[in-house]
Amino acid sequence: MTTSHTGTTSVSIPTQTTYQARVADYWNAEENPVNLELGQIDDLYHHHYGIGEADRSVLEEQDPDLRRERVTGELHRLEHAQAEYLASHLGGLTPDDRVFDAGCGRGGGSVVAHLRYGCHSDGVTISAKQAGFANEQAVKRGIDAKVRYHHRNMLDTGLASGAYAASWNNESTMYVELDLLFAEHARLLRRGGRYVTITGCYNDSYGQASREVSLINAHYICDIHPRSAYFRAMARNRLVPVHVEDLTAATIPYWELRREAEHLVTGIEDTFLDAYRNGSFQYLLIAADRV
Ligand code: GPP
Ligand code: MG
Repeated sequence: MTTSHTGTTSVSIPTQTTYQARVADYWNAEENPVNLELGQIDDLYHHHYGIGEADRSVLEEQDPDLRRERVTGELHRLEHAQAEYLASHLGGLTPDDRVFDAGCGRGGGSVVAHLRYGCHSDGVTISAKQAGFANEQAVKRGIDAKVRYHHRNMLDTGLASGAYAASWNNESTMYVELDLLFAEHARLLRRGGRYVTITGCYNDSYGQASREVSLINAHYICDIHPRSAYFRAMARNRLVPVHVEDLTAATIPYWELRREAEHLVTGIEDTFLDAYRNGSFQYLLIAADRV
């Protein structure tokens, strides 16, 4: 809680809404093997899904321990490919550039961007536990001078205006109001800076949110936006799309493999597949220029 002095009256302003506190509770408690066992492979902890063709031969492995290890490794490879794909759209960054990772989770995306471009990164998460974990990882890698994580609200980061060459949300936009989010990205990005999101959105052509989309919302305590909302909110906030790509077909092999990974499933796998296959849900990449 902070206190604001507006003229003669003092009003208490909650630093986060009750909803945001519940979302933080979820991520402070989250220890899904599908996130931790994958991350432990190379200390790159992702909180997003995968893209690309899956090597399903890992399922044929007869030795149970080896099968488990190979399936885990293959899912991690696909998630890592997704993170690299997002990073490849951030523009030609240099080691002097600074990037902003909105909803950074346990930190994998910022590490990927730093390893690729040598850039500085500020990651922001509403979960104190995730920020602490991510900072420990950065120290362990010896990159903590350039890669930093903050326990802050991505809508109101307090980071410096115009200081960032690129920014992104990797599957974190569904936790916030898009106008508030894009206003903060537009404030942080310099003119000509690049914003990228990979997100799950519901398909306006389907109508409204399907049963499956609603189940995904309930599972993660989020609120998946329609595809149209992204473009409206970007247009209102100085973000002009330069590349839009439907990654739905590219993410299906990840879910088909994940549903077979009995040591890792969380129970949401078939719902994702149904949502993608019935046309109500799309996995989208949007890259935009900050004008
Ligand atoms: C994956 O995180 C992403 C989210 C929780 C946001 C919802 C995304 C949509 C596209 C709707 P995670 O890696 O922590 O999830 P899981 O534990 O299921 O792997
Ligand atoms: Mg995951």
